[in-house]
Amino acid sequence: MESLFHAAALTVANVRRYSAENVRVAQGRATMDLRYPIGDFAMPAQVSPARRQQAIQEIAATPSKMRAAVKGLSDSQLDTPYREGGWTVRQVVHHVPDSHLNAYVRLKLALTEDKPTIKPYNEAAWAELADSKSAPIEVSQTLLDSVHIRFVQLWRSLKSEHFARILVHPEHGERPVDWLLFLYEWHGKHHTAHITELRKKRGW
Ligand code: NI
Repeated sequence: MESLFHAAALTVANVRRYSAENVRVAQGRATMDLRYPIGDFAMPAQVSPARRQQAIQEIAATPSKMRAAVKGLSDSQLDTPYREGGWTVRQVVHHVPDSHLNAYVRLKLALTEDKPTIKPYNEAAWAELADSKSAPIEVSQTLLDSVHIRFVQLWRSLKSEHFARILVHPEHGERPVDWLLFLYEWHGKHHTAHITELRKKRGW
């Protein structure tokens, strides 16, 4: 859902700054609500081992929640934008593993290198590529299953000191591994809600 590095955006301002989608969204409050069905990302007020486990559980559940969100949709429903001017349901489904593959790589870099600088990607442009526009969603559902099996295994293996390790975003500077964890907890819920909210609105 976001452009250069949606995942880097700690604040609404940053999300908008780096997102072609959000540039359009920022023009209207009503549209903005559709864009952020569960609200903007924010770090938890208090980070604790229990709160981290909750986030890991949510990440573990993301593939099955995405499957449930799209269950029974026809091709024409999958090719419907979740909001006016927004991505289609299909693009959203393909975006999530695109994003989480990047997140998985960023986590591994943060765990194995000293303050690695991560590589942003133009997610709005990725969403316009042929696979994102027209591949069967099952491909990305299976991809998400696989990525999350490894992502979650990795998250569950971390000790408290690992969550303080640092990665560097070229525009946003230093961020701890904790930030990645909570961002991707939010991100799966965020995109699932785009689909479930559309279904509610359309009565699908
Ligand atoms: Ni996104």
